[in-house]
Amino acid sequence: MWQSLLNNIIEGNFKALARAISLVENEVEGYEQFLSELPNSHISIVGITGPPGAGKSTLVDALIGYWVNQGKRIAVLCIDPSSPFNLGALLGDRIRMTEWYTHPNVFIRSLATRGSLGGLHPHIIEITELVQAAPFDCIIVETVGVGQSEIEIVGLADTTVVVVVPEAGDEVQTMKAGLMEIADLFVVNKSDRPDSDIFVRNLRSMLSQGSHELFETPVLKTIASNKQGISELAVAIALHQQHIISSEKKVWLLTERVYQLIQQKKMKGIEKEAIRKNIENQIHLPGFNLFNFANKYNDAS
Ligand SMILES: Nc1nc2c(ncn2[C@@H]2O[C@H](COP(=O)(O)OP(=O)(O)OP(=O)(O)O)[C@@H](O)[C@H]2O)c(=O)[nH]1
Ligand SMILES: [Mg+2]
Repeated sequence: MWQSLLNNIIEGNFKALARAISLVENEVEGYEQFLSELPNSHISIVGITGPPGAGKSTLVDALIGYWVNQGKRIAVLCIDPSSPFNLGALLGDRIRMTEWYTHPNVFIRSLATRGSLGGLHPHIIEITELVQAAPFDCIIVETVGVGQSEIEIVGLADTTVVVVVPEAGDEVQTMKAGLMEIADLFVVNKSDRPDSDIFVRNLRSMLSQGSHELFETPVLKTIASNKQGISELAVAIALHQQHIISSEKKVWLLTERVYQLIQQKKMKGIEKEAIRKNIENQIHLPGFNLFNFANKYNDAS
């Protein structure tokens, strides 16, 4: 079964790809062996992240249109933190892009995080590798920038696009902590709003203060709902991807992914909530010792 599944994926069969993703999500027996047989692939992954409602999906929708017009094949993975269910389904109106569901060159899949708090998706690395086995030109991963997921996407995406909207000036300040470091590209979407130019200027000046890298983080303006600024964004993404081929980022990225895979395996079956309950039960025992307690988990793995 697995071998013919892989062959079909490589040939570009979307049904086979969708099925394989489900098998990996559900850790169906044999999936690890299957993953170990995936071919080496270097299709770029573009991460799109940013606060809820910034227009990420609208932007992805417009990008798909731009690339499809150039004859490209696109995969989109949307990570949905809000759904506690693993429906693997198209989750209501959070996902726009409806016009693309049936397009032969576009594959769209929504992945629920299954309550893995702050995380992207327990198998996102495996799933993106799997998608890379199919003949796409570009893979987009959309995540809502909440908590840790924006940090994790850095290890996942070759190019991380951070989407923000022009709001009150001080939002640039609060955003600074998390999003500044991870962005390869900033998009100020909803530039139809007043004061967007001031916002862009503030953002640029803030970035230039902290910048000591060769690749200065570009700030682009878009109005995704009118498909404005899309070709500029596609060009900026392509430029960044040329840049990283000649940099060490690829090696760094793979190191991050391997590190996460090792961590995931080592932490398998260890749940913080279970630890909390065990501590609650044992904390008043006279013999309670933090190190002995922790060692039980180390020994078990
Ligand atoms: N005025 C304006 N509205 C926009 C623009 N881009 C998107 N929107 C609207 O903003 C709302 C949210 O857009 P989405 O694309 O769903 O935003 P998102 O970031 O994907 O949202 P989540 O996935 O829920 O975090 C929608 O009503 C869009 O029509 C824009 O450039 N200008
Ligand atoms: Mg969205």
